[in-house]
Amino acid sequence: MERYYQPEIETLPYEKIREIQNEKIVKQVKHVYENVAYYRNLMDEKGVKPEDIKSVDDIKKLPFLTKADLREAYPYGLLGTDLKNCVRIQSTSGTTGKRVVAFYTQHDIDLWEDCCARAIVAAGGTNEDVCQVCYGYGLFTGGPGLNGGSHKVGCLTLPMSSGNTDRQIQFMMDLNATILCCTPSYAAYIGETLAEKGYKPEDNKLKAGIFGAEPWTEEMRREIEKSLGIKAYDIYGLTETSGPGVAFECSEQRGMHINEDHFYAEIIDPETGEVLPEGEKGELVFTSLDKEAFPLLRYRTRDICVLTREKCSCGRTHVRMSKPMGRSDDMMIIRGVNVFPSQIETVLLNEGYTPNYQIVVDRENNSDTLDIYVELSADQFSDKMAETQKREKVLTDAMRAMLGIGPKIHLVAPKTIVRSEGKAVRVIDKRKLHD
Ligand code: DLL
Repeated sequence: MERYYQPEIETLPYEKIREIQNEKIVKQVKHVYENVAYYRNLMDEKGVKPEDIKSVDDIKKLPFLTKADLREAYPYGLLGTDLKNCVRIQSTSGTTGKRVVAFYTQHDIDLWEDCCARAIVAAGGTNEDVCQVCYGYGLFTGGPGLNGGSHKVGCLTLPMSSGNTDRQIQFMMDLNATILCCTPSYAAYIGETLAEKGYKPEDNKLKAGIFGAEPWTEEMRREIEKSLGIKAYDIYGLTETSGPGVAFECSEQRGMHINEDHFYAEIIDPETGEVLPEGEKGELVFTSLDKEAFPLLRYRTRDICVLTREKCSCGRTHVRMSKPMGRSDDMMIIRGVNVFPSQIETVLLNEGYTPNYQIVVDRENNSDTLDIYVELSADQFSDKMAETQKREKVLTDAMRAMLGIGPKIHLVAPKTIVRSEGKAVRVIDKRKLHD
């Protein structure tokens, strides 16, 4: 039987959710206008006053916020309350440019942890579970978010943080962990290491995994489920909106329910900013509905996905988002063709390769090059040249069929591609270095 952390909210009829959203948005916009000068200026420039926002239907009148705004306003420019009311800061990894810092009051932490608790219960978590959290702890939101959610559910929480895979496995086996929380790439690595140590999938007590923070394909899901003997659930979120738990998967595993009582989602055309109807693919935009310290109105996530209100068999009524197909800025344009890393991962796993790969894009003689380094498993590895060449040809053809362009495939020996303990770095775009 499906269980919920907050059934009274998670299964509320759509009209009722809408009522809650309408009530909250009026207050949230007023809160922002009165306390965040940066956004007040944007609203004034657009000629929008808080009184113009009477329901979520009016959200489209509001200006967008982008990552560039967050950088410009760094560190305190978007703060919605006195610093003395804040109890926590979290931050993005800052791989591209200046870090984004997000602030939280105790109220904000509480609702964030509720969102994570909903995700854990949806994955079957109860107070009888042992929840091993191996997302990074510290400034990254993964560890603290799932840790807080796990406490709320009453699970016995193992605050492992990421890395030290031998110790992860020792704790997992000795303390009978039943739920694993980490990035999908780290889950794959843990699965691989367990096998190397001679454990079979049925030797561990894990039943579920809650994996997110990076794009992963359905093929990757099946691979992880097989290697760990679990059901793997997706979880989505971003630092700017609080962290993991903005949306999460239920037993149906067909899209992630967005916690709509806290976040209002829109899909827009990334080029024109126009709001698209349900079912169309575009950029996901979030408006927080009840945040105090770091409220964001119409924040452009750059994640590309689709929303659906189709009925879900789990009984939850909140809108579902598809797996993000990568960020709009993850998309590589190679010889004029749009290529997403997820397409490459799909082909590799379908063709029976491991999820250990690296994509290198470069430019030679004014033409883009695409090299894909694919690690062979011990069974696949062969020192016969002809066999390797045959494999490379088959894989190149499969890639060309999916991508529309032919990459250069390099099959490399087992254990030569570096494993990830957090977010995997799949793409190295050397063209940017030359620009
Ligand atoms: O990655 C928060 C998080 C932690 C989510 C743990 C899930 C689990 P950031 O570091 O700010 O926050 O990165 C946010 O990661 O805009 C997406 O592009 C990507 N992302 C997050 N979850 C998923 C997912 C955390 N389930 C950015 N699938 C987002 C695909 C995801 N991409």
